Amino acid sequence: MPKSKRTPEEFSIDPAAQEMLIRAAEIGVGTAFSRAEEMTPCNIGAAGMCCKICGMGPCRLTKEGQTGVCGATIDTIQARNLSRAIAAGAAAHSDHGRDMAFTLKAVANGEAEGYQIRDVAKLHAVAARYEIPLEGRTTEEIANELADLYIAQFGQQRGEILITKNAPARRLALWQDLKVVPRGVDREVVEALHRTHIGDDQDPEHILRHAMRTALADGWGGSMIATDISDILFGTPAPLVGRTNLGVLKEDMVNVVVHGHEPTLSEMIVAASLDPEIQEYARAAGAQGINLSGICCTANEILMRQGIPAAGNFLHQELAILTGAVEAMVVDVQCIMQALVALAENFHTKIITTSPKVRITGATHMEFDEHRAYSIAKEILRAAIDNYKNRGKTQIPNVQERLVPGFSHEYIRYMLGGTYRASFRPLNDAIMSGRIRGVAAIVGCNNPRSQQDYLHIHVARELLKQDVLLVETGCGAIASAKQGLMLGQAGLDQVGPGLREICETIGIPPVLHMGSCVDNTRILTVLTEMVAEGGLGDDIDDVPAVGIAPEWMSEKALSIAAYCAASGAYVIFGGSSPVSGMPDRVADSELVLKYLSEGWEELFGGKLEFVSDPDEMVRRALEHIDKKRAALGLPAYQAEKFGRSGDTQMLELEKLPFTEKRAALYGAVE
Ligand code: NFS
Repeated sequence: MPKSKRTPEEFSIDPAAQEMLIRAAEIGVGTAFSRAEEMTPCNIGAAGMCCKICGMGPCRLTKEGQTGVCGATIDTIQARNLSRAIAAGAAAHSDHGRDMAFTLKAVANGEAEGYQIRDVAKLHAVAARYEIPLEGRTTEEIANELADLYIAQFGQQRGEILITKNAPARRLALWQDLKVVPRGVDREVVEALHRTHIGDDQDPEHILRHAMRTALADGWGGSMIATDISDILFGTPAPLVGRTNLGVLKEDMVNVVVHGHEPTLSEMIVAASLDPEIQEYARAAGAQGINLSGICCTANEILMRQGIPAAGNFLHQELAILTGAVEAMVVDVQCIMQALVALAENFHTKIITTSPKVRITGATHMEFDEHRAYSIAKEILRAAIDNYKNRGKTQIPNVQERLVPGFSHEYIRYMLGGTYRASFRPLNDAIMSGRIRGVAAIVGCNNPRSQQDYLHIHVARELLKQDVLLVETGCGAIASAKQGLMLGQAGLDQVGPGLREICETIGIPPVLHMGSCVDNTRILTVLTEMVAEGGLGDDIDDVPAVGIAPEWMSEKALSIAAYCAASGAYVIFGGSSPVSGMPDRVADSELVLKYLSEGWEELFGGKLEFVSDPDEMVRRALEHIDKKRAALGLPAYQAEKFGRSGDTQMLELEKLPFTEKRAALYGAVE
């Protein structure tokens, strides 16, 4: 392996990652960090200027005015490539939602071993949204009807996906006007692939209009279904104390890391790990027990519901194996690097694939089936325990941080007003007064092309100083958690005065962990609730809010960007732009880039921009928030007006001698 030009500190800001990268170099094994360094991106493909959708190419449009063999222009090619990526991302999220719907159906029919409906209140709330009768019916009957309704959204051919009804009325009317309300989830994905086949849709704006419809089928379709059903089956998240980073792995226990996305598998592994028979089996193998942890969005799912520690985000998957302390990494779907298998060969770690959709050459396959879920989960754990005796030298970084995850939109509403006055009013009021300047969602992946977690954290810290409340999901949330930004008071000395007052009054961290990547739909729901509460306009594009994915890399992230923009949000992506064109021929290749920004803003009030400099991301985010504040007629943001609420004044007064304290409180006595 060639010697790396970048130091571990340049690869990641996380000390646990740095330690493991040193270990990787010592052992002489590669990781995504070193491979990214060796593999220079193709500058033609990265800019979206390569077309390989037919056998006459691939065509590389590197010269001014050049077209593909079929005559396709650079704009058509870029629009097609982006549309296909969005369709793949929407398909991934939505197929996850479909599996959740089938699991709900199986549970309702009593055919899913080990599962139950844990959150009947959420089942009722969701069913009521779609006018499913509740009176005099059993939980199973209601769940059955909801499962059928949700399953039908995927194959529906005509009409409108029912879930879009959850959007603000003005938004839905706009989508209807623009003819982008999805008819059925599968139909939009298929049509996106059809339109981008050789010789079909060749008007870039027309292609991208359909890309929006496809993305909406994700955000207000498949992903929202996934979130709703996960809550119904496993419980709606509420705050609890969790831990994160590689230090959560344990020397004296069987370490099982679950990695991927669908909580159906991981929740059952959590349950099986508590089974006395399995605990005993682990002790008989010489371990103190089983220590479960998660990677990627599966980590978020079981962290926010069960408090199971998160070993890390996307770029931590290989680093966990490098500790030598992982008996099994159990994966299902999405964000799983093929490199895990070759890396694991240097250790005793078993990579266990479980999804009928995902196999990796060289991995052990133990197929998961929700009808026998509990038994399979136990078999997987037994295989991990059997592997404990094969463990060699270990090195677990002594790095971990605590966090408070679990801010579902239901909990946010509750925390703002309590049981009897649950409401978004206090949040809206805080924004309207200027204590909170605006809201930013920082979401999405890690990308080894940048320094791991740096962009997430830099943008987060700068926005917090400016009194912007942060909501986070996915790998971005784990990045903030690793830095201690999600722990009650811990981050408050780093935030602006107004936001600090709000956090102290409610008792929340300044960065709210809202879940996994499919849970970005929770953010859509929060925005919708803020609109419904009043005072911040009648639609999502009126709210002073932005969405940022500083280290994006996946097609799912592009789908999220598109549905957020279609919902009215300003979305900023870091890293590179897949439609950037080449610097020396920008004039010839910027139509798509402009259309995603100005074109989408004109149509939807939301837009997508690619910005590589994190300070520029912050500047644009604040500019947008201030623009929206002004449009609503809200007072301009003034940091110095706040930060002197009763509590802080009292604390300062406590430090004064009695007479001065008296004078400060009641005026000087003559
Ligand atoms: Ni979402 Fe990015 Fe993957 Fe989750 Fe992480 S990489 S697009 S955040 S784990 S899906």
